[in-house]
Amino acid sequence: MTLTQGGGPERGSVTGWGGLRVAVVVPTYNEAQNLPELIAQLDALKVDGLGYVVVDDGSPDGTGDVADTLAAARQGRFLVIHRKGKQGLGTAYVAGFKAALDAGAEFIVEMDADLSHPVSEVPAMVAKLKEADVVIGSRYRKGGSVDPGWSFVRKQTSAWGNRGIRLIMGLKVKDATSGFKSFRRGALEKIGLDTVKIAGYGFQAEVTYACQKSGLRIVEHPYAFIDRKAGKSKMTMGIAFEAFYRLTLIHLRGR
Ligand SMILES: Nc1nc2c(ncn2[C@@H]2O[C@H](COP(=O)(O)OP(=O)(O)OP(=O)(O)O)[C@@H](O)[C@H]2O)c(=O)[nH]1
Ligand SMILES: [Mg+2]
Repeated sequence: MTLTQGGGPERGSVTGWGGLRVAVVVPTYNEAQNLPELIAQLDALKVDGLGYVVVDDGSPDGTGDVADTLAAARQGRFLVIHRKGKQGLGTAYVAGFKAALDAGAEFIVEMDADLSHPVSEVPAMVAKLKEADVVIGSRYRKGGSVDPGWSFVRKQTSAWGNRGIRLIMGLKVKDATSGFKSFRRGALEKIGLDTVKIAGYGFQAEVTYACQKSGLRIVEHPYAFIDRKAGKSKMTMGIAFEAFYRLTLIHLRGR
């Protein structure tokens, strides 16, 4: 199914998915080299009632077409949302989460397209939703790790950025900026997706904060982060600055 947002004609429908239980939501911008491998690995898990929502922002490398081809081979369990132009991963996740909820998903998994989040952890992260509302994939819990190839500077930047955000926002989880999460549908309904403000990477901590503020049961699941092998990171100084400044404001205003 294909849905075009942002002025274009709407094609397809997000309702009527047969027995959708787990929706994996993936935002993409120039991930044509990674998306087919990610979907192949997820298919191989053979999870009952697994479906996909890919949100592509008109990637110049043709990721949108790649996603449409993958969807055509998985009719009724693969939705592609095409948006016009790069609008930030936060807004892409919000659009994807809403579509997954509309489609009736019971559990929602968020993960990057770049294979940094190991697919093998997905079944455990869904299973843990039996006792939790939200499961956060954690690089900083015992048993978790960052890519062993990271330089000293990159490790320190990530660790201190994470510590800084935890401190500013009073977050209890160890990995405040994780982009690998699973939710019960009720958790996403409770935090209120329309209240999410941050367009870029800061979205990750904003959602974690919203979950904590909403009194949801949060569990951290350790995992080993792997650096992307193909494509380029979309992280910029502007996105990092937006994260710190907006997260501080959100905390000061109490959301
Ligand atoms: N739809 C959409 N997806 C985006 C946008 N920016 C990033 N993404 C996707 O969001 C995911 C995370 O982006 P990355 O560039 O890997 O950022 P990151 O994981 O924070 O940074 P690295 O660790 O350097 O890879 C990937 O699947 C991207 O393709 C955007 O503006 N729109
Ligand atoms: Mg990445």
